[in-house]
Amino acid sequence: MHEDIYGNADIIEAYSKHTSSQREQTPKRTQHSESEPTGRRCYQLAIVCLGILCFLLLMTVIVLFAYNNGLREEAKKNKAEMAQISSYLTSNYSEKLELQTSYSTCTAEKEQLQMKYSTYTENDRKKQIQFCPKGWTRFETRLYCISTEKKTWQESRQDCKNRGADLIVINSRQEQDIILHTDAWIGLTDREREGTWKWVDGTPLTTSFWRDGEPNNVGEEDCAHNNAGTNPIKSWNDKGCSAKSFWVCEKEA
Ligand SMILES: [Ca+2]
Ligand SMILES: [Ca+2]
Ligand SMILES: [Ca+2]
Repeated sequence: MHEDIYGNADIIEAYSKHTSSQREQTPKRTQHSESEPTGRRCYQLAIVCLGILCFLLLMTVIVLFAYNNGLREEAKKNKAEMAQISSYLTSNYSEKLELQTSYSTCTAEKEQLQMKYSTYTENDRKKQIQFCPKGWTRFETRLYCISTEKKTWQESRQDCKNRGADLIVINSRQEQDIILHTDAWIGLTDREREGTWKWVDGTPLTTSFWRDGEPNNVGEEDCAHNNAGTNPIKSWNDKGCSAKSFWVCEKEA
């Protein structure tokens, strides 16, 4: 009996403790419900912060994308400029090579011309014809001289005859070169028959060195005359025989 009483007393005490603990817990529940708005605010704040971070991240991505595009454009532009410069340099290099080649060719041509000029000058000096009063210039088996005065073709021929010679008969290119730098009568005429040219020794004309358009017999031109010029194979002209000029005599050595 006593044990039952004590047992019940324990149960009552336990219930009493449980009740009191419930009473103590009740205010805690009240406290928890008060902290709920604060937690929501924290959550909202976190959402806002996250949104701001996302926005900043997005902006960073956009800026980086734009910057990258700018870099690409600049790289493309630089590449185009490099291509232009490369093309310009290549073109200049080709031009330089062409100029160098041209310069080399010109230099070689100049040397050749200088050599020819030296040879020509030497030959010309050797062939320089002497004046008739002084003496004769020899070429192979023939002798030549040029007058120091001017006369008609007929008078000139007579002067040569007085010297035991006749007006020059040009039988070759070498003989033509002898009178290259002279303005003088030569022993060629078509007085006997117009258009039929004959040398004073009676031989017909075979090798001729007429200028372009000559002989043209303008106003009756029947005597051949050599005009000094740069073209040795085109230097003859038919003139009126009464014109006065220097002349060249030729005779056997
Ligand atoms: Ca001759
Ligand atoms: Ca004539
Ligand atoms: Ca003429």
